[in-house]
Amino acid sequence: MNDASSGAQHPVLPAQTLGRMADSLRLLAIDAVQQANSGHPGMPMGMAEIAVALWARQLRHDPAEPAWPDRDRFVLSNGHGSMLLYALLHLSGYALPIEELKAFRQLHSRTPGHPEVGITPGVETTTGPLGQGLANAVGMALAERLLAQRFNRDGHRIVDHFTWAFVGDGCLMEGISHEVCSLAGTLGLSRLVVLYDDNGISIDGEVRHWFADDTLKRFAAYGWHVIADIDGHDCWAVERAIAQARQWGEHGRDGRFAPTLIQCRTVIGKGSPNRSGQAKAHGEPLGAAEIALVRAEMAARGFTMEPWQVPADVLAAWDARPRGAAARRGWRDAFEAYRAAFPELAAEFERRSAGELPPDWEDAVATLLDESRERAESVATRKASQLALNRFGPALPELIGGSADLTGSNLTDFAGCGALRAGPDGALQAGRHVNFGVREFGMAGILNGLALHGGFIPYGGTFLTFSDYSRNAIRMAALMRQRVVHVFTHDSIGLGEDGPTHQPVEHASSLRLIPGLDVWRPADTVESAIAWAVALERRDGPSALLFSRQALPFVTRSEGQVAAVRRGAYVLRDAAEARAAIIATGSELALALAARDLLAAEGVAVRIVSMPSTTVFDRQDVDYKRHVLPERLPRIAVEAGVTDFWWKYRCDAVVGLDRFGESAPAGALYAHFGFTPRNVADTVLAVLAGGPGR
Ligand SMILES: Cc1ncc(C[n+]2csc(CCOP(=O)(O)OP(=O)(O)O)c2C)c(N)n1
Ligand SMILES: [Mg+2]
Repeated sequence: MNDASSGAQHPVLPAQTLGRMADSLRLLAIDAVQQANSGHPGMPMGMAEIAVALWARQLRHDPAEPAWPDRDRFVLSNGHGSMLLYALLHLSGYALPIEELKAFRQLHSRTPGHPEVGITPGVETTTGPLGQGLANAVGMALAERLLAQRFNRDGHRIVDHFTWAFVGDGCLMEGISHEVCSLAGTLGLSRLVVLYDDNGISIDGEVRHWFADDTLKRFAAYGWHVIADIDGHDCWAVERAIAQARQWGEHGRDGRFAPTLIQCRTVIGKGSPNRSGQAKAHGEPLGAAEIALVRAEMAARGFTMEPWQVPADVLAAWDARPRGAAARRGWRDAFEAYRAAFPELAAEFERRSAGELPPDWEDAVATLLDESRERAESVATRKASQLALNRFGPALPELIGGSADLTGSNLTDFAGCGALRAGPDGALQAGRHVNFGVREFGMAGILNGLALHGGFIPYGGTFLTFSDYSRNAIRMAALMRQRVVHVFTHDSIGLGEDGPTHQPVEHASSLRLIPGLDVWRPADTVESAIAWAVALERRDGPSALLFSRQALPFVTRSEGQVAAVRRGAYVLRDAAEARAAIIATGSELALALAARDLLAAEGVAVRIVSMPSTTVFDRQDVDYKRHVLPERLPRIAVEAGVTDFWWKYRCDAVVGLDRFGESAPAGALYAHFGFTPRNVADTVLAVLAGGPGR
């Protein structure tokens, strides 16, 4: 049989060995925290046996090849327990030598304070902001099911892995856990297994005073399978629970496919005579005296280990390389058989896993641009975004996205995309549009998980004003350099009657402050098409695309100007004797052009700079920047949002909005707040007359 799941057998280890393995984790963690004089010993001590049960015996992974496509994914959502993960990686045989553990939390080490993907081999996602790792895990589990459905064939299960997440009380208190676990239950993501470190403690003390929910009933209500009341310090008990979850994940439980929560009752700081069971164990070094007591207790059990000196028998028991290599070889062989039977599918799987765009990608972009210029439509840029999706969706099978219950407003669906739905037997009914429900933050965290898993370019949609709900997950995508696209429509007071609750004012500027996030606010169909294309081509970070609710006029451009859109800003209209430059973005570009006409009639020539992406423009070379914005020209920026951001371009005046909007039709609001050609023209004239800077 060609099934990749026929991996190597797990070794059967005696209880005493398991205990020694757990104690080695404890000591590496507390010694590293002590050496750093910073970190969190309580969670690694409390989850040590759970970690042994999963990592030494169940997790399908290969330390020598941390990125092979069909590995199990492991997410440490309670990322403050980073030393647990580093100890696991070191002991399992990943390229994380003991020196790195000694350098825990130090500059340029591979053992940063919280786990960071891309820095440490074997770390699948960056965690620390509680709850988001769980959201990433949901995204990974969704990716696995979708890829399995797309690529697996009878007798060829080349996508067949589990996603395991450790979570603590903090993750489950966070609202995002509700958002994503509710969706995971609804979609029946049965290969997601969450191990809950139920220790009754968080930083402020005993959680019963602020977290008294019945977590098991809560998850049962989401439709999850729940395994209750496991002794988290009993390796065998945890392993039996894991094996049960795996069984249900693969075959269903009484025909029902669902994710599984395993409640592991643990003691924080287990093994520390004076700290265990207390909040004090959570986040401060134990101190030399207490560590000596921990060692003494272990010695009484027959386990001794000097700092950083893992006994040879324990190292040997931990070594996951032989088992990992066998599993990966098994998969490789299965994949070669698959390639022989389905060469095109195999090539497509490899392309998607590598994150490469298809060979005809550039044609798709060129065709869309030709169409856009030919049609010269004056439509809302949210509609322009959908036109782009109509072209790129069919061209990119890896594109998957949706909206947080605003599909008809965000226009995130495309022709023929189909809706993703839970299927009858644990399979998903393949569709490429995800109804994320009213869950902006959860959606953004899931998008990150889809991107991290590989094989997908995910996008999401909501109103720009609700980007605040998603914000920390957007920031995490930027920190992790993941290709995720956020469609944010209704991007200014131009949305009109819904009023100031829905009218973003500070959002464009504040998103631009996130390092590594590209923000686009295109002005018409052509700029929208290019913004989408650049976001999809970008391999090292997320993009936010800001689109209007209201229709915007088509703008004519030369070939050269079309090409220059990719540079973030370009000279759209010019005059030899221009006396000022008006910089505009998105819906205010048309306003700037109208002001230019007024000024021209009054004998004042101006240059118009369209700046759909400040973030991309900021990366251009100095020559180009000086070419677009020469020193000699006074600058006036126009954007229907806060002015603060624009002063960095050394503007002489900014036409903006430093207050919240109002409820009224868009046209009335634009007039009311001075977004009129006359006001923009007058501002230019005032600057030329040496007037005030606003
Ligand atoms: C979003 C977010 N808020 C706050 C914190 C700070 N913080 C880190 S750990 C923690 C308590 C977590 O409690 P629990 O998950 O039960 O961890 P344990 O103490 O049991 O290890 C808090 C509040 C954080 N990392 N992320
Ligand atoms: Mg806790």
